[in-house]
Amino acid sequence: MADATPYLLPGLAEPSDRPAVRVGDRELSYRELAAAAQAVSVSLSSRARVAVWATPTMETVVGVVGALLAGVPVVPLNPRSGERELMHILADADPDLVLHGARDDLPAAVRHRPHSIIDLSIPGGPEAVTAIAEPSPETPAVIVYTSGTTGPPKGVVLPRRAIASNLDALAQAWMWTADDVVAHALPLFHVHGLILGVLGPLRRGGMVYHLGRFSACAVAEALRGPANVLFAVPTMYHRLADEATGDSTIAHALAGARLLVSGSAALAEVDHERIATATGQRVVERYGLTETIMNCAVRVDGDRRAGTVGLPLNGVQVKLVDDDGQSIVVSDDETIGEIAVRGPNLFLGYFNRPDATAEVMRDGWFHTGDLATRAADGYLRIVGRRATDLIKSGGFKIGAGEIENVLLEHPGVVEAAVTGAPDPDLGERVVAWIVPAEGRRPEPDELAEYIALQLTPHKRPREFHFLDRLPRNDMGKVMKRALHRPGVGDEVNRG
Ligand code: MCA
Ligand code: AMP
Repeated sequence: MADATPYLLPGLAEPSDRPAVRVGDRELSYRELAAAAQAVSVSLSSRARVAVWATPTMETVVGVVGALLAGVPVVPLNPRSGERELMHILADADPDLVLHGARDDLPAAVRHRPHSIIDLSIPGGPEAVTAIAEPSPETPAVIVYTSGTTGPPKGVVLPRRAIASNLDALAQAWMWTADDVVAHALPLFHVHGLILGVLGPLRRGGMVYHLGRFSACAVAEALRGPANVLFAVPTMYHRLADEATGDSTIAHALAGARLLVSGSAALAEVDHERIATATGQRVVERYGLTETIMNCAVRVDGDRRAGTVGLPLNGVQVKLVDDDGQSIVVSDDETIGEIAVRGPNLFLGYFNRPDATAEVMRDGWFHTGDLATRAADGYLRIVGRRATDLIKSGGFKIGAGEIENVLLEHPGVVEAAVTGAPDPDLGERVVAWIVPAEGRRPEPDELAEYIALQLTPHKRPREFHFLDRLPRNDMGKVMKRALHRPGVGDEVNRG
């Protein structure tokens, strides 16, 4: 199955008239995509890095593919980034150019930099494709920004080798071929939506059908139409389970899919079972990180046990380590260890952050911070993560420290702690614990809007609690677990 092609996207080297990408009502064949992307790539020669304003549109696909053809590392930007986050990413990545759609409403931080429209009209018609030179496999391909426990997001530098090898390993696990049409509504500025969801189908020579925006109806329509595979995060499956339970057209559409894949966070066992009951389909889970792309997956012909993420992918070495860094050898589905990973899927490092890279890379192994058990058949079960300061909400990774830093700059806030609380829809929801300034207790709305301006909207706390002081240990560190005890704080709920 894994082709020994020298190209990251072989379907663009000798493009055919097969459909490659559909976004909403717009569709491009491989020939049309190759021509449009090549026009972008020509304009990028000798650039060090390029950013793409990654709206869920055809322009984003063409911009990213154009940069990949040019061999120029591409930084997908979240178009809903708040001001502080965007300023940080632009300063850190320092792209020579920001590519965007003609109708995008760009913030000042982007307008003040060199920027250029992605033109989808194909110069000279779709025949204008010339031979494409493939850069070396170690060339950085994509730089994806992801949150950590503290500080601003870090740029994860992914080489072409990691993307190509990982997509081929997934293809083998899922018997993923050129005949598959992958539907999804994932954002195009993260690994899940961009690398698995767009570059995945393009590497196979199949088709990606991006729905623009997630809704159960849009998913069902795509699966009743050309799509046969769905990629989604657990929040989407939770919402699909709600809809499929009461609406037989949604249930039938899901039932007809070849493969339903979930990832980016744990799929609740109850949602796995609800989907199975309503549709007869058991969702396949896979597990990865921005830094490693995918590490494990349940095979298409494997045992689809709820709560498990399957076996390591071909070529990927996965071990569990105890607190002393020793490998755990037992496979009893009980002993918990941190997942460490080695293989061709690993990133090159954090951009401009050798210190942060050294913290997670030890003897060639990437330490994920995720905790898991291993069963006798090798299946991994993710049971938690080391850092309480990382929150996964709707499949987005959110660093508590980043939100705390913003809250602390508000004049009405003296102390702030941010935690994640279990949420049936989002997996976890962001909760803020605030010690207000005397006589200046801010309204939750005011604080939420303040954060949404600086960071992305999904980082806004959905719940605020006001306290006289934060519980701290002898070292002065906030005891976050104590915050969730009943009766702590004066609760104010939001959205
Ligand atoms: C959010 N909203 C709020 C608040 N928080 N409003 C008021 N107060 C708040 N505290 C707004 C949102 O901005 C949104 O506004 C509206 O409320 C609804 O938000 P929400 O409930 O979050 O739902 P949603 O907007 O429908 O989003 C759910 C989603 C989304 C579609 C599942 O979370 C999503 O796209 N997740 C995908 C994450 C992902 O791709 N992760 C991959 C990274 P408005 O309606 O105006 O927008 S992980 C990865 O790449 C690794 C490698 C992996 O394993 O995959
Ligand atoms: P990110 O840094 O945004 O790429 O998120 C990576 C994190 O998502 C991992 O470290 C895990 O904590 C989580 N994750 C991804 N897939 C799964 C899964 N199938 N089950 C549980 N957690 C997952």
